[in-house]
Amino acid sequence: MRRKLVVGNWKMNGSRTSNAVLLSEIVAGLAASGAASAVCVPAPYLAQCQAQLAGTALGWGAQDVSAHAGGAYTGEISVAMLQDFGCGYVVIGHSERRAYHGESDAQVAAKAVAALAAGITPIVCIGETLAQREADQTNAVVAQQLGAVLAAISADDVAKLVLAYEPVWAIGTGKTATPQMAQDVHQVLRAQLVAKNAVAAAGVQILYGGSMKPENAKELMAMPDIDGGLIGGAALKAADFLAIIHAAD
Ligand code: 3PY
Repeated sequence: MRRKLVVGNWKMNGSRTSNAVLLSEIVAGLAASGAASAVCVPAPYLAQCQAQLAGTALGWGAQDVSAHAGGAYTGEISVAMLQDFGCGYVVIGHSERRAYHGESDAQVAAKAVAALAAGITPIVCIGETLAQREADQTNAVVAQQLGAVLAAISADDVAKLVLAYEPVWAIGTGKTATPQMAQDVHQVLRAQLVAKNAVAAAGVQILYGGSMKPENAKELMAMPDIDGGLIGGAALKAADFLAIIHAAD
């Protein structure tokens, strides 16, 4: 039985003042949730999360990390730096990074390897564009994206992955995959994990992302291979984020 996981992806939002309120409201509303939860925040706010969330049930993490250990990489942030701020998670290969920063499957895989080596859980994002879905390429696209990561890691490390299926056409658009559409892809991803490590694959959390909100969270998470959500806009309002976490109970 996989425990559900709900992660807020704050993207480039927040301020010290608004974060303090949002985090304390989330923590206050978490009581007795059966699901695990975390927020992935802009890097400057990791220290604030560490100070405010240590000892609470809400985890925290970053939205990207460098594949390099350190050195002359202006603007980059290493896994050791994320460790310094107690990060449990890092989002890797979000479609906004693939699209706006040209991140390739190979770079995403290298970042996942770096995170795993540091003991930080990579939340590896995978998903097709609208054009790819309409051309019936969804399964091939997600297989290639996940395949690059699986080729770079050991069979033992499969157990340490979290995946997020985020159809690009459902991100920031208000459109959501139907539960069955999402389940179909999650099942394909799970089968690919099984081929690398059947025992570990059964325990890997595969989150759905892409306009998950309180209104659709319960039916999405009721599907057998949907183990939680990676939440965009709805993670910025405590009431909405908490409603999704409790929909996972
Ligand atoms: C969204 O729901 O918009 C996301 O991109 C979550 O990562």
